[in-house]
Amino acid sequence: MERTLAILKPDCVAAKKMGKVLDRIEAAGFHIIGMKMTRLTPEVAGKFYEVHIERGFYKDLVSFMSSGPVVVLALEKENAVAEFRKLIGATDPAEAAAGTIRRDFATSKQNNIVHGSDSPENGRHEVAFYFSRQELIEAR
Ligand code: 3AN
Repeated sequence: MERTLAILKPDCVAAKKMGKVLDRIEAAGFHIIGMKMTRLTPEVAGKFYEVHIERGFYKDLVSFMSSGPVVVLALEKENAVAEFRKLIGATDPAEAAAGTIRRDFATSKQNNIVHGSDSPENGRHEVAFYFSRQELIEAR
């Protein structure tokens, strides 16, 4: 079983789409092995998106991600990373395939509703970034 990290971003929580997005995630067969609602500080959001530090959108991204509560999810499934990225669609909702979460709920490249890890290695790292071992449930 592979792990991936998902974040229901501040736009998702503010628009009250948490239930709809969680429904899609569960219907697609992901096991939720960790879940918490929290508000990221700019420091934590900045560290999490550190790979993008040189990008023009970094500052706005950090301020958006720390602008309100988020829901952080640790997910397990076979091929979880690729399967989850297929479920959410492309970064830009205008380019995301029909039926994907971003196509249906996101409003812009930045405010794109949900985060998904981009490799199995990052999936493991990102889950460990937000969750201690005691906070994770064993999937069955
Ligand atoms: P993804 O989340 O699809 O893997 P990344 O990792 O390239 O996309 O980017 C991380 C986050 O940065 C995205 N989820 C989005 O919120 C934001 N982002 C990416 N590209 C842009 C952009 N061109 N303009 C504004 N925000 C962006």
